[in-house]
Amino acid sequence: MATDVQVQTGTEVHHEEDNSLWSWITTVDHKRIGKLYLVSAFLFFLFGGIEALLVRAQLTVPNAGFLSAQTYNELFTMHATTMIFLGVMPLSAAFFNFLIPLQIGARDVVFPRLNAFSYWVFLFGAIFIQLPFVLNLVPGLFDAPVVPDGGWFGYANQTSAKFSVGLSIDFWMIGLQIIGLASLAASFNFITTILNLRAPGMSLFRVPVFTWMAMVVNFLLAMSLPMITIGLVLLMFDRNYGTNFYSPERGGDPLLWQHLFWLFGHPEVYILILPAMGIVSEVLPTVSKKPLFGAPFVIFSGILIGFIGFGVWSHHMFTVGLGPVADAAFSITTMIIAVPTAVKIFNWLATMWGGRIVFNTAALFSISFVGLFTIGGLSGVMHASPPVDLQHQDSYFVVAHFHYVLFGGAIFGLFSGIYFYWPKMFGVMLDERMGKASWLIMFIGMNLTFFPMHFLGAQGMPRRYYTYDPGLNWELWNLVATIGAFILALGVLITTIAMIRGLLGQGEKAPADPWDGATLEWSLPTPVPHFNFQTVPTVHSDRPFWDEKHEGGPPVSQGKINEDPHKHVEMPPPSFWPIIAAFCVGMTITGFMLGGGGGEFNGGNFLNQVIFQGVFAIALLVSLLMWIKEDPTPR
Ligand code: HEM
Ligand SMILES: [Cu+2]
Repeated sequence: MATDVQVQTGTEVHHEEDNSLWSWITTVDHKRIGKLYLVSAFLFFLFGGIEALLVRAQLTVPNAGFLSAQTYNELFTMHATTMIFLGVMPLSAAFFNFLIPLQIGARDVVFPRLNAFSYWVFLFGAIFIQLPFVLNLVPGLFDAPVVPDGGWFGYANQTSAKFSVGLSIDFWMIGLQIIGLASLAASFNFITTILNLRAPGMSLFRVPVFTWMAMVVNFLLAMSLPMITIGLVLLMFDRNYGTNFYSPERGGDPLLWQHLFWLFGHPEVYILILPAMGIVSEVLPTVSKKPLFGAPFVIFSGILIGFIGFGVWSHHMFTVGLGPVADAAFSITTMIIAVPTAVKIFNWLATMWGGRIVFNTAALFSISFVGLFTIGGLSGVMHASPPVDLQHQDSYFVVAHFHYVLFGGAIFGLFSGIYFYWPKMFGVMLDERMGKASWLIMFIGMNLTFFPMHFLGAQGMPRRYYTYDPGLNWELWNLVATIGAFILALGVLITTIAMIRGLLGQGEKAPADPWDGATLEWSLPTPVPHFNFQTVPTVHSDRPFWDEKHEGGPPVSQGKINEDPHKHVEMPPPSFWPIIAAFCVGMTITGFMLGGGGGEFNGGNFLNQVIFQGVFAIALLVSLLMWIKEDPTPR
């Protein structure tokens, strides 16, 4: 029975043929949207990395004059904002998009056009928040800072119109609102898809761990994004219309911002790490040729982390004087959250224990994820103790901590996913020799960069200072950290080159199941047909494809279950309304930039804002009406 079928679905010809720009602009195919996220997010990751290298270059020696204090503030703010919101989050979304329907046995997500809309809103927001770098190049255009410079958590009231007079905070504030909308729309899509489009027989505990972690993440997004959205709206009102939510001199409270930000900000760190944990939970069993040890516990601990993650936010505020009761409570909840995290670590170790491990690149990144994340996790437990945190807060010890969990954790996990899923996504293998070289150099570079920061922090070096005096004993480890950062960059460069070669189709043609996988995505041909499953399989376990191949289990692979390989599969047609609606919604939100009154209400500016927003809001309405009127019925 033929396995590799090509079926014409209405107007959207199968991808292999049509690679025109228009087909990418109008695509509503989750696999293509996943690839768009992967490429754009990886570019932003590289951008964030270059910003980090500039920051490190400035700190190589005491009193370096490489960057001004203002430029330094802009670079670490944009480094962090870019890495988190334009790097790690959309890289995770790339895997959500490509993998979730394939893992659960679906032909696409529930709302394909909303999925496309999310991507284009993300891209609009990403370009908008980077725009100040370009505007800054025009001499004399602005007489005050425009590049966001208030740090990634923009503490009030340093972000008020009084202390941040330029548009820097407005670009940051409005950019995050637009990007937040993209994540919110996507989260509803994925939650609804996972709960409604599973293949027959795929009960919740037969859903692969990656998809489970994706579900937890999307619930965290849906529940935490409103917190920062409210915080940003209050900040916008303070800056544009003269309200006083955060200004103490007029009865407001800057701590309100910290509570709202970290009510989002701490769940955000799990939004950053859980996708990588999901990938590692797919890679380690596959390369160990063993089922994931205690898979239900790995899933439950992910769910628990999601819940407890909403109850620890004030551990970021142990130094603001909340008092012993609040400090004790948040110290306890923070220590408790270490337990489900540890469960995962021990389950990954138990999975590898006694396994016939294949040390391919994906395996190396996943195995080192376990070690590096544990180092970051241990310093996290230290910070859970308020007296210890009083010493570490705002020092390089904290910078070391979150880079071990974010780089050693999130990035290493995502890189493992890139090497593991690239064959399925792009039809060619990534070069394993380059991959292993990249891993080794990144592993050495990352530890040389971030481990010395523990020492610098313990020796009292504060974060966010653009320089330091000689004689404080910080010279050696700063030099080592900068050298490490450039070694790390070299490792990332090798993977970048391997990916470019992969995008150009260079490299070994990928088989459908290169790693002997256990879940449905590996049972599909490569390249994956536009409609994914010609016949949706019935699932009888959490390792259906492994059981078919190695345990004599019921067939799930298309080659085995396709009754009629030429049966017409109905798929939604391409649409350009998502990109138009995304542009209109982006412009409408951008309109808030016009209403600025320098901390007081300015009628003239407000009128400009309303007119500008009115025009785009009407255009948005029209595009949504056309979207609704569009005949989405599959052809
Ligand atoms: C490419 C390697 C990286 C290097 C060399 C690097 C270096 C740095 C340095 C030196 C700082 C401290 C600046 C200061 O406080 O003065 C910093 C801050 C930060 N980095 Fe990175 N970083 C890297 C990757 C990442 C990644 C992958 C993430 C997140 C996913 C990240 C997130 C952050 C955050 C959140 C801050 C705090 C910024 C702030 O204080 O507002 N970094 N980074
Ligand atoms: Cu936290």
